[in-house]
Amino acid sequence: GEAVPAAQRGSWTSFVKSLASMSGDLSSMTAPSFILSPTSLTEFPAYWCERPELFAAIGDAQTPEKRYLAVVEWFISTLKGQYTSRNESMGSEKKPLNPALGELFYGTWPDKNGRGKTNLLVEQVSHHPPITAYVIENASKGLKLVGHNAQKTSFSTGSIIVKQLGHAVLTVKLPSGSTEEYLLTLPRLRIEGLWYGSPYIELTDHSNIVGGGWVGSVEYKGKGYFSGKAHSFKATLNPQPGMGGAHKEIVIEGQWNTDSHFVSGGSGPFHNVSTPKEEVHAIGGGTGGEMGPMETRELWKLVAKGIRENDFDSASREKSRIENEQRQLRKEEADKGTTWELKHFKHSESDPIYEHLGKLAKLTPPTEDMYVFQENWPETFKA
Ligand code: 0T9
Repeated sequence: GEAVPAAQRGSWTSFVKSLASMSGDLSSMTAPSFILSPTSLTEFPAYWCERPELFAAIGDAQTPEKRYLAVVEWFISTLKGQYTSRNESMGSEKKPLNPALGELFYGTWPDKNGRGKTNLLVEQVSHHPPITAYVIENASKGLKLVGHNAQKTSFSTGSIIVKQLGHAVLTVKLPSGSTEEYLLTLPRLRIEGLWYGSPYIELTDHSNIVGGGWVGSVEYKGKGYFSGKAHSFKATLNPQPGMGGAHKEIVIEGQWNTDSHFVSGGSGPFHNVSTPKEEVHAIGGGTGGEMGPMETRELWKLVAKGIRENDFDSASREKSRIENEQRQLRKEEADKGTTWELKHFKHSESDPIYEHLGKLAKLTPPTEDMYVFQENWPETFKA
């Protein structure tokens, strides 16, 4: 492996070999130090809103078709950040920190140019398996995105295959007072480049965007498939049966990490992510603030410092300390017969919106669980 530091070649080779025998959950595997990221997975939901003006545009759209296309444009425009930004900032995909149960991340994107203020709240709702729940709200535009994320991993022909579990629901409050819902499902990932020590993500399979009278599917392909280029997609968008009227199918093609264009049902360019993105402003970042020791940057402060400064002894010592404290807490709860109480979400075995909209796209499974946001935005967001 080219990108592997000489001193870690052996451990990298045995790590990659061990992936083949592992199944299900990769998060707790110990990986060689050069591949560690100082960022916890609880920060990842911020990728949904790094172009806050595209999110806000959904609330400004004047017709159902324009609104649906605004949802699709915003969704496609998040993919570059979600799946290529670690390669850009750190040279390759890296192993994120595995969040502790109850870990929190709060952030905002300020109001600017009439787009309104957007708030982000994330809570780690399960440690084993890791599940992250989040809400992103732009109240002035009537927009609220609630979702949760988990992964099921396997290994195939040298790549890690990541099936994403979970989904997101975007609720749009219209000026008339009525609400619309959009169901978003997530792509499958292939983590490639492992043998070379420079992992990167390619998207495969498809995901769905259903709601507002429309049913859409986004197909993902890498190099050598329908366009020959990496990070390709093709979105096929149709009016919901019985709601079509004069509408015809819309097809959009391009690369999700750069730009795309209409192929039918419209003309000209569609999305373009060449403009700079805007990182979230972390609330209380690194100081805990009102979140106390469970704030992600506070919790992982010394681990992250060790990783950034190549002091892996102290990084791993601090990581073990956190893990032991967490184990101790779980043990105390078990002894007392109590369980950890979530702060912002309640688990529910089914999701009526997923069931209803999923039927239109013939999704399997026909229902999924969900984490219901308790609408308890802390004071700090109200300023
Ligand atoms: C939701 C995203 C997700 C989380 C990450 C698979 C992965 C954990 C989950 C799916 C976000 O919306 C989008 C982006 C990246 C995904 C991560 C990439 C990754 O490698 C990790 C897994 C758990 C590993 O760390 C594998 C081992 C590592 C050595 C390969 C770099």
